[in-house]
Amino acid sequence: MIDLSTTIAGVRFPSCFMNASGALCVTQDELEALGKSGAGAIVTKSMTVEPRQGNPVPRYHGFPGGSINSMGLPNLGYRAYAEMIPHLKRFGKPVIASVAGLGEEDFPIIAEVINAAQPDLIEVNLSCPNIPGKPQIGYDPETSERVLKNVRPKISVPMGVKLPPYFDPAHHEIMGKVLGRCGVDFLNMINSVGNGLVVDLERETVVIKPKGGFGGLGGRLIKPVALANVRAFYKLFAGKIPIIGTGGIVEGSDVFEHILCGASAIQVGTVLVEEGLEVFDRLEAELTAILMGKGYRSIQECRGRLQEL
Ligand code: RRO
Repeated sequence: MIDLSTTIAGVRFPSCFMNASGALCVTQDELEALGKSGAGAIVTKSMTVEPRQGNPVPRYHGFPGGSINSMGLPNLGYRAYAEMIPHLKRFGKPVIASVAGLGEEDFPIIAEVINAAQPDLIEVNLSCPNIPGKPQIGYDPETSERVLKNVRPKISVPMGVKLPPYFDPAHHEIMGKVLGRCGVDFLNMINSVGNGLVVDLERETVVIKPKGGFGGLGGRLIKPVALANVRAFYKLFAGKIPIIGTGGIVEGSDVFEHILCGASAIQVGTVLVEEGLEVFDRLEAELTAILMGKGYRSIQECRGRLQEL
């Protein structure tokens, strides 16, 4: 038997696969469906203080290489998720609450009430690219540090950070130092590659409405960026801070690559939206076949073992 369970910050996950925040996880029905699915956890949509409709549609577009979105944080507001969490925990898998905010002062307010509802872990989203007029916090090390230091005392469950993609080792290092000072228990990377543009050649238009068509890229085309970030932070922390690898996973081989780079678990966004909840069973079967073929019995055995030349 191949063991696909994993542990992140002391919390056991029956399977290493889960939804990326944002994918099929806004409403109670969607979250319950994740509970009944093959997913190893239930991850909520990033939440704000007040409920939000999000940006105008069309705001998600799938294409052969992946997806572009500018959802604009549609969510039920943190009070609704705080009420739902005890119920969601009955599915027997960890619940991860994703905390966001429209301004930095929102994060500790949301975190305190969500923490009281006792999700198994809390993920602080520093990387939403789609709030018109607001830059991604994760690209500003000083603001990131202030947000994390204000939020940390409000959280007693394991606290993680959802990071944007970084594109230069200097930025990995600066952010690594910030994270090292803030008492972070796990990391999740990457959020979508922000502010891409996809063109509809036929109609000579952009494909989503908000922000003149600019939006976060996900799916197949972002895998090398995701792998590079997983690897960079795995090495920076010498494997001591568990990493959830997110970005570009379509097949079991993509999962295996994330694990080789250092991921302890993986999340799927675009492929989950495109394929539905059955994707978890497919990826599980595909990863199992790869591990068996290579003679590994668990993901622990190969995590971080990428060889350099
Ligand atoms: O809701 C969104 O537009 C969104 C968020 Br909060 C995020 O973190 N990442 C993303 O691609 N979209």
